[in-house]
Amino acid sequence: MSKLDDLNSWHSNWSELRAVVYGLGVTGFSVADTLNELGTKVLVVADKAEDGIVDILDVLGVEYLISESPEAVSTRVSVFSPEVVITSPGVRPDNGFLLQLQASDIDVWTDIDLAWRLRDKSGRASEWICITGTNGKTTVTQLVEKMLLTAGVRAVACGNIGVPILDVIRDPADFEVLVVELSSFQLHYTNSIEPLASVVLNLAEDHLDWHGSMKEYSRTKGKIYNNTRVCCVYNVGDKSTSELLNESNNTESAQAVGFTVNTPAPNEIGWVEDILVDRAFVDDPSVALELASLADLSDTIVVSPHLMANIAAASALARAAGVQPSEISLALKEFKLDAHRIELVLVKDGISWVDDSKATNPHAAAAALSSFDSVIWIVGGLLKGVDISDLVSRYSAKVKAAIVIGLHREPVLEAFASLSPNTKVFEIPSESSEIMQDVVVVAKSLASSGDTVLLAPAAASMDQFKDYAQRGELFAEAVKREVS
Ligand code: UMA
Repeated sequence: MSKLDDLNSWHSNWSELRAVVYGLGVTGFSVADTLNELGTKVLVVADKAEDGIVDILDVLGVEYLISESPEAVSTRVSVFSPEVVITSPGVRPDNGFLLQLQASDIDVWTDIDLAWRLRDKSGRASEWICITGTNGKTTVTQLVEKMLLTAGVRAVACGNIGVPILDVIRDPADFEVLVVELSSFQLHYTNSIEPLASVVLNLAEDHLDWHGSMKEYSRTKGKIYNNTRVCCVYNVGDKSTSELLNESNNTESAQAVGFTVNTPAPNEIGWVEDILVDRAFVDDPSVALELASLADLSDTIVVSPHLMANIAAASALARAAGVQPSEISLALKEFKLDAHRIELVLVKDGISWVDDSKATNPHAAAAALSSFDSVIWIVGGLLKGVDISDLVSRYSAKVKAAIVIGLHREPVLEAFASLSPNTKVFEIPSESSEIMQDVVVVAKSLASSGDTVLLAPAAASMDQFKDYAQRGELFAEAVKREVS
């Protein structure tokens, strides 16, 4: 047994370990801080880092090297001689430094692997419910957290949702269940977890520039099912998710449960009109147990097939953890969607202004486009290697005009020219200092009663904005300034 195999508990002796932490964003900092607390000898390496974080490392007395020079990093790391490297998820798999370490047989972990080993800090190991998919993972993560909390379970949402998992592990609240949102980046490097329940919500092209191919992206997402103990949840309407489940390792003892927006078959949770029905967690498969109803949802929520699928998936995961039907219905009554997810900003003169800035890929934008009839569509940004032409062609009939923003505009413009020639297309110049102001002024001149002006860019935001939240906020501010 290697030294790393012995380090499988918060209470193991971590003080004789030498670990390199690669990356110094929110993940890297949480890893360095945790290992430092455990007495591990730590070296943090990153291309870049914010001054504030580096200052805290100084206070903690943690060693670091912030450098873009591969030679400097390589020399320092070989002198340090680590036994394990814990990488941040944003580091690409073709990163030279990681490839070099892997070639010399040094284990590469993520914060997720480390958290799995440390999950018994209070003396009792937490259970994990793990969620991935191209779209909807944050909403499902929040729904499951809400359902568990309503059932009186000390649960917390963490991971890719923005809360580093090690912060949750170290929280004195002593959480019983971690609801972990996992990105494909995190799953790429993660190998050791054994969830109570897991799900791949759906699969569509995203992050292909990072993973290299759709095949590799799918395979990576499917890793979430490996070693699941109680329940693997898949999407009845997306065959690729059940295929990933069939290909997974060590899931024979877990119950396979499908979720659907249609009437559920045995072993599925789905919808009979507006009633959410469970045919999976029932003693008699001929019984259909009512869990909740669409009427439970707040009036401010736009009900779409996408949301109904998310609710069915979350209910399957919560039921696997023992949540009762009345608790699911109560949780839905109190649930609020996050900002920038098909959020109604304003209705004026019969024109709806909707912020779905969270639509950072074509699959997510499709969910928004399918919810409205006549659309002025604000589209574009960083395409991440994904082809947008299918989306343009599919929704051509309902897109009255398109307002194109962002860096990767050529493929968007070409898609409209060849696949939707009747759509009026307007470009906002990249060098504009007030992009959303310009967008709203153009949209206002085009829209008439019955139209929806929809920010659903189908692309990431970092070319022109800090993140999708800032993109949505600037849009909403401009709408309120120019329209209301
Ligand atoms: N770095 C390098 N070299 C590299 C890449 C990164 O040195 O080649 C270093 C730099 O110091 C940089 C730091 O790593 O400052 C950034 O690390 P990171 O990109 O892994 O980001 P974190 O701040 O650690 O945040 C990550 C997730 N970000 C990414 O995966 C890009 C956050 O998801 C997540 O909330 C957080 O961990 C906590 O788990 C964000 C995200 O955009 C929301 N995720 C993508 C998505 O949802 O589509 C995957």
